[in-house]
Formats: sequence, structure tokens, C-alpha cells
Amino acid sequence: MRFDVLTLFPEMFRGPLDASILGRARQAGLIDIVIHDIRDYAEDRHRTADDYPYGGGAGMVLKPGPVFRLVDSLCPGWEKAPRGTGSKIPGLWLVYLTPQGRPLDQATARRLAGVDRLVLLAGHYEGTDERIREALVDEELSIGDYVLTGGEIPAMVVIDAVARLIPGVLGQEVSPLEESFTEGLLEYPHYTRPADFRGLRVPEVLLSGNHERVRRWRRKESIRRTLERRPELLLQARLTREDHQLLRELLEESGAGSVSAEAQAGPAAPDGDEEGRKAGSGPDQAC
Ligand code: 9D3
Repeated sequence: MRFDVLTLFPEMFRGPLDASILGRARQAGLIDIVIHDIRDYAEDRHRTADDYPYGGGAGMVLKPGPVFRLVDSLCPGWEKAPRGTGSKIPGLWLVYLTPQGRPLDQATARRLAGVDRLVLLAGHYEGTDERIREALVDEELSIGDYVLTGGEIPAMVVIDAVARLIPGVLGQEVSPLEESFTEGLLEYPHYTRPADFRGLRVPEVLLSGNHERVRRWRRKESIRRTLERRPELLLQARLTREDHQLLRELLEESGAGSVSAEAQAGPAAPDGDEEGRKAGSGPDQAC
């Protein structure tokens, strides 16, 4: 699979895409990532790629000329060719990274992993000339509801999420297929040796050697974490009959479904050994 990135800041991509798993996948020829500097396709000696917005207002707008010429270089004669697989430019799928895009999710990453040639246009300006979107952009993606300085890091996030789904890229590491087993739930807690670290003990069940107990405990802890941190995921998760039983146990333990002792009696008074100090109050010991 080939990724082309269109950006005003190509230097931001030196490093992250060369290291670790992505670096190895590139070396192995499993993926090809080409970074293009939009300014290389400007026609003036100042290499101008953006300009003031028609109608006035703050900020700059990415000019159509350099981006169209860059796309011409990727796919010569694309404007005359018949439109192929539903994309605007035959043979490639062009994604624009913008805060206005649909939030990236795992299903989108899976779909994009099926594309032969993915072109990522990173915004780093107030906006792009609308004709770029109309003529070139197949899909607009955001990576979440927070404000970044540009689309470069989001483009790297998309490459990372998509590339690891390409067969061979993860190598010895966990197969992405394996994830479908627990899909929709958060991971259970992990422990390694020693069994007692500074008095912090590994749960007894994990030392028991009883594989059935271990499996059930892990499944229950997955459901516990999901319930505590991402309850909305539980509504989507495909839960088995056993999962529903584990969920009932968790709700039972938390006192849901019946009136809890705390709801009846009010908050408990501090234990005697707290000597009247309120737990959590006062400055923490600095390191
Ligand atoms: C102050 C600028 N804002 C005025 C309404 C709009 C704005 C434009 C461009 C805010 C941020 C950016 C730069 N961000 C991206 O290009 C971007 C992004 C993001 O900020 N968050 C999550 N996903 C993405 S994808 C591209």
C-alpha cells in the first residue's frame, strides 16, 4: 500500500514514520510513504501556497493551484480519465484532514486499509479553497474533538492506524485479527513478575494455574473497566450470555439495582485511625 502526504511542513514527518514498526514495514517494502511539499508546486519565487480569503476575514486559505498541480504529478491526465471506483481521481483515495471531518474510528481505518493508494492532505491554515474539496477530496476526517495546530499529526495518526492493519506490518506482534475477539471492550489488567512488588500483590487467581478461572476473571475485569470508563461501548459490544452474567455480578457488587448501604446511611464517617484528618485533603508530599 502506498501513502502520499500533501503538506506545507514536510519536515514534521521526518522521524515518526521512520521509527519502530512503521520504519520496519517501510524497509521491508510492505508500505511506501511519500511526503510531498505543496510549496514545490507554487509558481512564484516566494513559493506562495496560501492567500487572503475573498470577502475578507482573518487567516489564510490554501490556494488551489499548487495542490491541483501536485495531484497532476501523482496522476497525470486525471481530469480527462473516466471516474473509476467512486473516487474523484482514478486510482487513488484522497482524504483531507480537517476539524470538520468525521471522527476517525477503527471501522474507517479498516476500510482505508483496503485502498491501494491513499493520499492525505494535511491542513495547516484556516481553510482550503473550496474547489480543492469539490474536485479532489473524497473524504474528510478529524481525529477527535480537540484543537491541534494542523493536519500533519492527524495524517500520521491515520497512517499508523491503517498501516498496522496491512498483513505483515505487525510482524511478530499481536495479530490485528486477534483484537476482534475482545472488540468493543477495554483490556483487562496485566501483571508480570514479581508476584509481590513492594507489597503490591498480583491477584491470586492469576497465580492459580486454573485457566478457566483466569479466563473468566479477565473477561469480568474487561467488562468492569468498560463499565467504569466507557459505558457507552457496552451498548455496542456483542456480549455473550456469560458476559451478561458477569455484568450482573458487577452491578450486584456495586450495589446497583438495590438501594446501597451508602444511599441509606449517607457517606461513612472517617475511620478512627484517620485521627479526624479528611482523606485527600492537605498538600501532597512533593517528590
Ligand atoms: C483557530 C482556528 N479555528 C477557527 C475556527 C479553526 C481551525 C482550523 C485548523 C482549528 C484547528 C485547525 C488545525 N487542525 C487541523 O487541521 C486538524 C485537526 C484538529 O485540530 N483536531 C482534530 N483533528 C484534526 S484533523 C486536522
